Amino acid sequence: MDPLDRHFRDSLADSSASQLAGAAGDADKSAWWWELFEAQATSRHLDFVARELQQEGRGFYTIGSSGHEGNALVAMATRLTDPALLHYRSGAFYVARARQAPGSTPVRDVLQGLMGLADEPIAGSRHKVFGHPDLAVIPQTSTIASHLPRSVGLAIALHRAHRLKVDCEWPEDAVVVCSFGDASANHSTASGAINTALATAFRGLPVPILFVCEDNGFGISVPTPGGWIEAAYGSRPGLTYLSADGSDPSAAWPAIVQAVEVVRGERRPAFLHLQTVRFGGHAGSDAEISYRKPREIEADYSRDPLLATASYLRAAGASAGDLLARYDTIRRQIDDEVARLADDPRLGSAAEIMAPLAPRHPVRVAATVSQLQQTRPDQTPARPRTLAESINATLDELLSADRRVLVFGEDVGVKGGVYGVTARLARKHGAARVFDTLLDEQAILGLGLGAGLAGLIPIPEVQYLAYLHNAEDQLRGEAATLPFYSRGRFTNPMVVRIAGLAYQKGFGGHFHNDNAVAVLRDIPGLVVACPARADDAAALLRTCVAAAIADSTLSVFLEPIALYHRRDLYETGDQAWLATDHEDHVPIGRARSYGHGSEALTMISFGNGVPMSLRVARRLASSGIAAQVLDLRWLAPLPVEDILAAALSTGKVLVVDETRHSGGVGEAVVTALVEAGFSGPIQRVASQDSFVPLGTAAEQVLLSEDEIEKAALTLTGMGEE
Ligand SMILES: Cc1ncc(C[n+]2csc(CCOP(=O)(O)OP(=O)(O)O)c2C)c(N)n1
Ligand SMILES: [Mg+2]
Repeated sequence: MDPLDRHFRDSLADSSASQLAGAAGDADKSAWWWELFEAQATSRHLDFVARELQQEGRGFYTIGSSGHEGNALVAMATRLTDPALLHYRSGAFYVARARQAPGSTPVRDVLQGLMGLADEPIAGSRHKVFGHPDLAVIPQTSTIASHLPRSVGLAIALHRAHRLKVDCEWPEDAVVVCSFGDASANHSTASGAINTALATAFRGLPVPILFVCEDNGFGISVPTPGGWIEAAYGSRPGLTYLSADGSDPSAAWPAIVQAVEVVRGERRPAFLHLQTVRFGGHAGSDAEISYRKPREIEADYSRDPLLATASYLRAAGASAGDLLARYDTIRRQIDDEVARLADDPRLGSAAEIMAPLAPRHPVRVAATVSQLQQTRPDQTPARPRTLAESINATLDELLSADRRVLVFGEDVGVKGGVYGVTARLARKHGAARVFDTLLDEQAILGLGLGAGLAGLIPIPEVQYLAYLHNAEDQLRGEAATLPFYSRGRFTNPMVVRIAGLAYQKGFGGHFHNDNAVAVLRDIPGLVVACPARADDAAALLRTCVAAAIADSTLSVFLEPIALYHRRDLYETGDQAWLATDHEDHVPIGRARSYGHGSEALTMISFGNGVPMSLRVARRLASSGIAAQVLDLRWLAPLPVEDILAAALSTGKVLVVDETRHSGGVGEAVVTALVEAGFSGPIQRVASQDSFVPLGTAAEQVLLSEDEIEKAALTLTGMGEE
C-alpha cells in the first residue's frame, strides 16, 4: 500500500489525530464538504492507480496531484463556463469541475488517459492531459508555463470578441483560470505572460484572468525558496495577490472566492498563491529520497489536504467509518472502471494518430474564398501593385469581408508597419481590430492563440523572421499541437505574417535578413506560404485566411522584405514585377510555372529566387537555352506534384534556394524529386551556411544570379568544365 494511503487510513482511525484541531463543525455545510472530499479522494486514488497501472505495464503516466487537492476549491469557486488551462497537478480541479456537469465521467476520462486509450475524450491519448470540451478545460502540453501566453491572450480576446459581436464560446463575464507550479512561475514565458496581462490591464483593457500558482516548494528536486513567490508576485502593480493554504480548505476558501470575485467583477488579473505539498515525488520515477530527508518527506503528511477535509467532515458529524467507507467506495469504483476499460483499443495507426493534425478540405477552402470575395466592397480590377501594396489591399479586403479578422503586432497600427504593409488599416477598421501590441513576440502569438479560441481569425505580425525564434514554441508547442491534443475540438485558426528573407538593400545584417525557415518547415501541420509577387500575395493570403476559417488551419505567411516595394524585373523602369490580381486563390500546395514546359531546364525556386531565376532565364535565352521557372509558393507542404511535373517536362532540374545550404528548402525539393523517382540530373545552388553580414559583404554569403547562371550552364552542358 502506498505510504500516503496508509497514513490517511491510520489517521482516520486515530480519532485524536484530527489534523485541524480547531475545525469547526457545520452540519449545514456537510454536503459541500462531502463534494470536496469526493473530488479530492477521487483524484488521490487516481494517482495511486496510475502508479499501479504503470507497474503492471498498463499505465504510461505517473505525475500526480497528491498534495495539490486544494485546487478542487478553485473549481468549486468558478463556473463550468470559465475556460481553464490547467497545471498537470490539477487533477482534483478536473474532478470537481466535472462534478458540476451532469453525466460527466471524470474517472473514466483520466483512466483512459493514463492507460493510453484511444477513446480518451480530449486527446485520444495523444498525450496525458486534463481537458474536456464540455468542461471548458483546454488541454495543455508538458512544456511548463507555455500555456500562460495563450491564457492571457484568451482573457484579452474574449472581451474583444464580444465587443465585435463575434460568436464566442465563452460568456462575457467568464474568468480564465490558468494554473501552474512554483518553479514554472520563474520561467520567462510565465513572467512575460503575467507582465502582458498587467501591462494590458494598465492600459485600461479588461483582462479577466486568475493565475493560480500551485506552490509545492519544488521544481522536481530544486527547492523554491520560501517566500519567493510572494516576493515576486505579492506586490505587483495591478495584480491582486491572495495567498491560500491548500491544506486547510476552510481557511483557503474565502481567499479563493475573493480572487475569483476580483477577476469576475473587476475584469482584471489576480494571482492566487495556493500553498500545496507534493506527495510521492515529482513522478513515479523520481526517487525523492535522493534529495530530501526522510523526516522532511514525512512532515508533509501533516499537511495532507484530504485529511483536512476529513477533519472538517468529522467535526460536522461524519464518523471515521463513514469517511473510510466513502474513501474505499471511490477506490472500488475506480477499479471497476479499470476493469471495464481493460480491453479498450489504443491508437492503432499513424493515420489515426495524425488525423487531427491538419485536416484539409480544399473545396471548402475555395468556397470560403468565394464567400469572402462576395462581400468585397470594391470589385473593380485593381491597378498593378507591388507586393506590399497587394498585401495591404488584401488585408483591407479581408477585414471588410469578415468581422472576425484581427490584424496586430508591433508597429502595425498607427504607423502601419515598418514597411508600410498595414498602412491606413487601423484608421479604416478601428483600433479594436487593427492594433499595436507589446514588444514581445511571445505575447503577440499568445494573443493569436487566445483569439483563435475566442472565435476570432487573428492575423498577427512578427516584425522580422529573426525575431520569431524567441517565441517560436508558441507556434510549435502550443498552436500546432492544440488540435492534435484535442482531436480538433479546440483549434488555433491563425495566419502569422512574418517579414523575412534576405537581399534587403540599405538595411543589412542578419537580423533584418534572416534566410532560415527550417524551424517552420518541420512543424507538423503548419502551412508556410511565401509569395514572390503581388498577385500571388493576394491569392495566397486569401487562401490562408479561408483555410483558417474552413479548416482552422495554422499558417505562416512569409513575406520577402526585399520584394515588398520592387517594381521592376529586368530593367529599371520596366515595372514588370508589378501585378494585378488574376486568381482569387491558390490551393495550398500548388506552384506557379513561368514557361510552357518544353524548355531545356527547370529552375525551381521561391521568394527572391523567383525574380533572380527569371532574370537568369532571360540571360540563358540569349545563349539559346530555354528555361522554365517554377515558383513553389508554398514551402510547407511543398507542391510535390507540381515539382515532379515540371521536372519531368524538361528532364533537368536546378534548385535555386536562397535559404541556407544546410537545412534550407532546397534539400527538401531534391529529396522530393529523388523519392518520386526522378532520374534526370539535379543541381542545387543555395546560400552559404552563414549568418548574413552587414552591407555589401552580404553578397559573399547569399546566393547570386551569377552562381545560378553558372550552374544552369553546367547542367545544360554549356558551362565550363
Ligand atoms: C520548459 C520546460 N523545461 C523543463 C521541463 C521539465 N520539467 C517538468 S516539470 C518540471 C518542474 C516544474 O516544477 P513546478 O512548476 O514547481 O511544478 P510541480 O511539478 O512542482 O507541480 C520540470 C523542470 C518542462 N516540462 N518544460
Ligand atoms: Mg513545484
